[in-house]
Amino acid sequence: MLFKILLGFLCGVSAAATDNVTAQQGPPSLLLVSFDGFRADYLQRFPMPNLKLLYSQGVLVEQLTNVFVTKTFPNHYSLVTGLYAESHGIMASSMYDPVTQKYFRINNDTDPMWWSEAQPLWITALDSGYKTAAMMWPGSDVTNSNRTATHFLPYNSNVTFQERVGNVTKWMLGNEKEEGVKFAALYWEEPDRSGHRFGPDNTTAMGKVLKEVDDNIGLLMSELKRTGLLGRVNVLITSDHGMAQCSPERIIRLDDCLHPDNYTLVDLTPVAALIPKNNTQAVFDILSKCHAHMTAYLKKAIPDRLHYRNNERVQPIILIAEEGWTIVQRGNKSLRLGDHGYDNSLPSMHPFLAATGPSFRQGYKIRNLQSLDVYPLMCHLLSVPPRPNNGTLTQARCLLSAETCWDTPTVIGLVVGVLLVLTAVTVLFRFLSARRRAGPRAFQRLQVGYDDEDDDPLLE
Ligand SMILES: *[C@@H]1O[C@H](CO)[C@@H](O)[C@H](O)[C@H]1NC(C)=O
Ligand SMILES: *[C@@H]1O[C@H](CO)[C@@H](O)[C@H](O)[C@H]1NC(C)=O
Ligand SMILES: *[C@@H]1O[C@H](CO)[C@@H](O)[C@H](O)[C@H]1NC(C)=O
Ligand SMILES: *[C@@H]1O[C@H](CO)[C@@H](O)[C@H](O)[C@H]1NC(C)=O
Ligand SMILES: *[C@@H]1O[C@H](CO)[C@@H](O)[C@H](O)[C@H]1NC(C)=O
Ligand SMILES: *[C@@H]1O[C@H](CO)[C@@H](O)[C@H](O)[C@H]1NC(C)=O
Ligand SMILES: *[C@@H]1O[C@H](CO)[C@@H](O)[C@H](O)[C@H]1NC(C)=O
Ligand SMILES: *[C@@H]1O[C@H](CO)[C@@H](O)[C@H](O)[C@H]1NC(C)=O
Ligand SMILES: *[C@@H]1O[C@H](CO)[C@@H](O)[C@H](O)[C@H]1NC(C)=O
Ligand SMILES: CC(=O)N[C@H]1CO[C@H](CO)[C@@H](O)[C@@H]1O
Ligand SMILES: [Zn+2]
Repeated sequence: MLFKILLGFLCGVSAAATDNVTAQQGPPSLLLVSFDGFRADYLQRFPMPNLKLLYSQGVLVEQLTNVFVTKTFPNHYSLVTGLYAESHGIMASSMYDPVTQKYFRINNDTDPMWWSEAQPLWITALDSGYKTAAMMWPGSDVTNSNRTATHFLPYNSNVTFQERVGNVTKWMLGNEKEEGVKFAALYWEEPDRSGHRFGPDNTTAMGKVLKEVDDNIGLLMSELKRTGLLGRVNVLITSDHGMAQCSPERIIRLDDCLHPDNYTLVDLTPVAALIPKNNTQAVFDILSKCHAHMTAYLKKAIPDRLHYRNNERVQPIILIAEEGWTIVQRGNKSLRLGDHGYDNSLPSMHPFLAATGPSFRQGYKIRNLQSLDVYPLMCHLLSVPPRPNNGTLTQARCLLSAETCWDTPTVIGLVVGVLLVLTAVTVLFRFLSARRRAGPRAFQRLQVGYDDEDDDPLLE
């Protein structure tokens, strides 16, 4: 075991020595790609040859622990800010701001006030003198401190993946008049759309859409190759959240518990947000007993671990459905077979992260990372000073070829190794000095002691 650890450690060091990133002019450009709703275990369930080729030449994080609520807008903003939803202000896909008395909807999202509690990387990187691009990423077309990315296009589902990639590579390459962008973010809406429609458990339907997603990854890589960017730029492929299987058998009807006159509904499922009209405590008491598969929280009692309390845009009462359950007001209408937004500790809500490029190790895999850590990682790759954020570089560092990675197994291995050597030296020393002083009888006694060392649990 020790030998393996030392070998791994030495290999890490030698990989770092052959790295040639520093020889380039400034840091390599970075392309961040999100395939919406790519649940982590799709990677085990479906073939995805192009994606597997990509991370076999790079790194894979099998599960990314994302932020609550596990919805598209909050998590896309967290990826480019490194902040919890409560700190960047994009709390959900439907919001109400009591200060300005405005409503936010997924198709009415361009008022800059919603996004101004944080600054996305495509703005921050401008201050380092870089050009940037945001292709249909949530918030792409919204000004932040009166600025936008150098290039951006607002969301339009009619634009194919191929067209989006074509524009992004053009922006990355630049031309005689304008230098290429250093950071680009690219968004694609599948497999989220099909996950909602068919449910993640429908292997036939999900197999089909994930083949399309994988073909798109192949298309992206061949476009990078054709334009000479492949191998020169760092590419991150990730997602915002996973998907849970829902069912018409798992519906929670609010009207069965409380007349809708008693509250204003801001958001419905799987995390409902509501503003009681008259008596907050009475409404809460009723809703907290409403359904065994739904938990009600007064704003002040929302668990710390969700980091979903310290913002005006969190309503006085939120209701969180259990995985796979759907909250409706009445009837059975508009039921989706797949949904997300649930507790971010659920593996079904987690996406993945794959990366390749000159700064990354090759064929390296880790189990888990916080999605908040992607932001400091990207800032590090671009040498852009990060804004205050909730992520850290400690774990993400392990993915980089130029870093000596002090991950937990290595540290344990080294500690055990040092203890082992010290023990051996001590025993040998005592053995030698005892033999010199007392002869063969002490030798026998010490041998027993030496054998006992093998039972040391540290050596397992
Ligand atoms: C490192 O990069 C420089 C410039 O890009 C190149 O000239 C050199 O051959 C590279 N060295 C290695 C060992 O790849
Ligand atoms: C869109 O949001 C703005 C506030 O940000 C609001 O004034 C406007 O009425 C909304 N439009 C629609 C169609 O909801
Ligand atoms: C943005 O620009 C407008 C005028 O174009 C100005 O009134 C406003 O103060 C600016 N806002 C910020 C945040 O710089
Ligand atoms: C997308 O295409 C449809 C049908 O061709 C059209 O009605 C719609 O306006 C288009 N949407 C956008 C944003 O261009
Ligand atoms: C995007 O690419 C298309 C060709 O695929 C081109 O017609 C269009 O002008 C490009 N848009 C931008 C903003 O570069
Ligand atoms: C799965 O989706 C397909 C459409 O691709 C549909 O025909 C089929 O009925 C679905 N199967 C289940 C079990 O829902
Ligand atoms: C709320 O209280 C007002 C008076 O304080 C009353 O007229 C109204 O009917 C109440 N609404 C509900 C839903 O209880
Ligand atoms: C809703 O579905 C349940 C079964 O899950 C059924 O008993 C009920 O009659 C349905 N209600 C309506 C209004 O369709
Ligand atoms: C997250 O980061 C922001 C900005 O630094 C900070 O204000 C906030 O307190 C942090 N949240 C937590 C839970 O540490
Ligand atoms: C708890 C509560 O406020 N209940 C009220 C809900 O709305 C109905 C109809 O408006 C009232 O009759 C309840 O008193
Ligand atoms: Zn979705």
